[in-house]
Amino acid sequence: MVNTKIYQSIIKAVSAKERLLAVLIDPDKFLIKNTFNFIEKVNTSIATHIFIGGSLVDEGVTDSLVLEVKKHTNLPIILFPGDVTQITNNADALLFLSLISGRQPEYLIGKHIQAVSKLRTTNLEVISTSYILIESGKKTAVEKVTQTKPMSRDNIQHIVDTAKAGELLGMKLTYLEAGSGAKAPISKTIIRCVKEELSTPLIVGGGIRNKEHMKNAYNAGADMIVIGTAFEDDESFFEDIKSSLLF
Ligand code: 1GP
Repeated sequence: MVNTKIYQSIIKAVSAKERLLAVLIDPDKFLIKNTFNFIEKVNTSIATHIFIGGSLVDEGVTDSLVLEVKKHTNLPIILFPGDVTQITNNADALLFLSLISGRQPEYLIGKHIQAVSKLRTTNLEVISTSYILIESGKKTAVEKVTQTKPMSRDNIQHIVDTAKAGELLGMKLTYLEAGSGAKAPISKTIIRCVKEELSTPLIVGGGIRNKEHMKNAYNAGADMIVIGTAFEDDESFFEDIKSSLLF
């Protein structure tokens, strides 16, 4: 039977108007020896999910990190892979990302075909996700690695139509991405316009660094936000956001 447990729990949370927060851990930037301390902070924060993945990660590193994180948390661990080598059976689910903002066949369908032989031997819950990269003022790792251009933030109708096309193709989630460390997060207008068109959950990430950014994203319609850099830079941010669900 196909496992849809995590996706169903996201749907349920969205129906209950809960605000979801994924903490992104990039194995390339994270020291495995810090796992216990970091995850303790995640566990006592408002985070609801842990994403693990990055644009450039050496083979095997993701698997070791997932195993270590799993020892210390009951939160769902979802792979957010930049490459097929980051897929590990030890996580709970996989965002099966198709970069539909770009026109690079490898990231639209090529890597996915390569992943299948690995996925056949795992119990991972596979969640198809439209991944939409939007310009954020600086060249991001996603842009460099995938050799695709982000979408213009000024052409909102094109972004909305792209997200809708992904949903019509059967994607279960939409992820609006400004890129890790983006100068500015995705704008409220873009989030609101995309959300109005979708009936599936909306994830927003990239450049979210403070409570104001979080509030803007949630109030504009993001069902889940993803934060990596702000926690990497300052772990006291976990404490700081404890009242964020009250926005
Ligand atoms: C990147 O959206 C995520 O893929 C998180 O971005 O590191 O800027 O929080 P930040």
